[in-house]
Amino acid sequence: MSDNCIFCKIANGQIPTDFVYENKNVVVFRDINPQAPVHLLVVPKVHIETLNDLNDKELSAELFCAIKEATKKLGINEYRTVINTGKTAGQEVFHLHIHVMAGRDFSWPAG
Ligand code: DGP
Repeated sequence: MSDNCIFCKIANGQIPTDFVYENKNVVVFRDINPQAPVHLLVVPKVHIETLNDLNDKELSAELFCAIKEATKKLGINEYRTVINTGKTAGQEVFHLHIHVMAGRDFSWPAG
């Protein structure tokens, strides 16, 4: 837990948040600034700054499983996943999270 980290506070219940999905190590909640009709954030409870700092293989697998659980729960089977890693990639919150977006068409290549 990192004192000034908003996602630590959400993931550990200090800021009341509706979770789409939760297990022992991962939470999934809706992005405050949605870029699609459905925009979820898949977040480990433990503070990990970026994907570069993720060294736990079990937790890595749990994050992927949480994507599946949350999308299944919402009845979604087409979606885009994004992990912004570092400032130049667009990362603003330095607590690892996977964006899961659905409900509209997405273009590729991404800008
Ligand atoms: P990124 O740029 O990849 O670090 O994405 C951070 C996302 O986090 C951004 O889409 C907005 C979202 N966000 C920031 N603060 C909060 C918050 O307090 N609550 C929720 N639900 N989402 C937040």
